[in-house]
Amino acid sequence: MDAKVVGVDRLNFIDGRFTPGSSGRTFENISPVDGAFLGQIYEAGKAEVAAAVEAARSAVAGPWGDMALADRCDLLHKVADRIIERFDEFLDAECADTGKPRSLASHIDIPRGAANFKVFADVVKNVPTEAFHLDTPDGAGAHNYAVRAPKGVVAVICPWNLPLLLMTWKVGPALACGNAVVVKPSEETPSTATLLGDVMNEVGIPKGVYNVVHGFGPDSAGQYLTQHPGVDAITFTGETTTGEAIMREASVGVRDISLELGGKNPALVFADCDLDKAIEGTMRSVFANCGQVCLGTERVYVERPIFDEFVSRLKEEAEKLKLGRPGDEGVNLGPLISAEHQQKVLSYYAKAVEEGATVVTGGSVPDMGADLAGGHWVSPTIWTGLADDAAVVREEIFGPCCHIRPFDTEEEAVMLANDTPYGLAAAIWTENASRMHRLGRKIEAGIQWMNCWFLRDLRTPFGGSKQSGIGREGGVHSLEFYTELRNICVKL
Ligand code: NAD
Ligand code: 6OD
Repeated sequence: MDAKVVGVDRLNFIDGRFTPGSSGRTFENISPVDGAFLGQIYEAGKAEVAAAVEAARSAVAGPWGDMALADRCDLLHKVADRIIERFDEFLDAECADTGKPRSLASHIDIPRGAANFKVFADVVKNVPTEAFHLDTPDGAGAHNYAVRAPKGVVAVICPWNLPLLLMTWKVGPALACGNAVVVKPSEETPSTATLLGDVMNEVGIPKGVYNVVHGFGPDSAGQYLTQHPGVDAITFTGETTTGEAIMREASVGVRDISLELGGKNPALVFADCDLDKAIEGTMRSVFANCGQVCLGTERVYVERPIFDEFVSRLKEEAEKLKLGRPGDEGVNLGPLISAEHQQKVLSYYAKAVEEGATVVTGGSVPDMGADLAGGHWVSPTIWTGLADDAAVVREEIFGPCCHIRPFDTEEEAVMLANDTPYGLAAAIWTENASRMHRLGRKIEAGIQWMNCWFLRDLRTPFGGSKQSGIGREGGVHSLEFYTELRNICVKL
């Protein structure tokens, strides 16, 4: 294990200061790669959560709330620039916590983690509000115009799969809109959120604007935060069942929520596709980040004439994936995040066999050698032959695996894609442009990629339908969540 990331304790960051807090509780940060101890994490208790919310309130009521928009946005640009200047520290920390390949984190997690600050600072400066002139009986009329006010204190509760990227995707627009935040990173990935506290201080973000409390969900920092009456809005990314629990908490005091939840995303591969592109894209959508991407593909539907060729080519490519430490040459697949998640994914590997799957490749724990034996490794896995109601086809697994099934008509493909309680993402592979537009209107998913995957324009609406979430963020849609629109009516 890299000496730079071993023995680094992660403290809470409250009101511009790092603090162990007074809960007296710590837990261990464990490397997913080999089970090594990385450092202690200081768990926030009720007192720390209350202090963080209080600091955030004071910041909104004081220097942050009073700051000119242009100055606020300049500071957020500096945050992004400083993340890039400290790129290697963020990269080391993210790879240590998650075990993901450096090649992935250096192209996606860290650059996007920084970009989220710039993009939303620019959106806030450039999006207008509406104005109306109202005729009145006295002939003088009235002007109505809308202004945006920050919501206040926003709780940001994050998952472990893309820790910095998904956290700043919410913190960026929240701060750009003039809110202050209290972030609860996943207990599995405390490091980059903590490091960001240091960056906030370095560039001169006023104290209390950005706070981090560490801990778990129920009976810990997560629940204390969502229950705190000083929190005005809650934005959450994570599992659907956790989203339900958070929604219940948010109902107390009628606080606004944004929920980005789970998925069981389909890919539809038509016989008229460019097969090379479809294989390359499906390899990424199934296996990137060891399958731990909410937008990833776990159900692949392939038009029958190319089914056998598709399965055999995907198998060939999956078997070329190189598992190993984040920085090792050519590594493109890391471990799962935790022993608990490894057990969950392996339980689906076993269930697939019980349910009658043909295991095309994988399905087990790879032999990684003594050095990595303590890590949370699973083999990249492909199945065929399962019924449409099999648990493996219906439930989110969040691992490096997919089931592939043939279809015969476009109507059948649409029916299969939509046969899920989720509605987050879909990937469609076809060279028929009319089909792309037709399917775009029929597939029940918040984002549909045609001949691509994870190509993100941050000005566009992002979010899920059905059990994949509530609300949209991205571009102007983030402003809808992170601000209150007020109408001002001036009688002339
Ligand atoms: P999770 O729901 O277990 O945890 C997410 C966060 O919520 C963690 O910080 C956790 O400590 C906290 N939490 C748990 N219970 C809580 C409670 N009762 N109150 C307050 N906080 C609580 O999710 P995870 O395992 O970290 O992430 C994986 C899941 O996230 C998958 O289901 C994946 O699909 C989903 N996800 C969705 C998106 C999206 O954009 N839709 C993006 C990434 C991940
Ligand atoms: O790209 C994004 O903005 C985003 N929210 C991605 C979500 C990925 C889920 O794992």
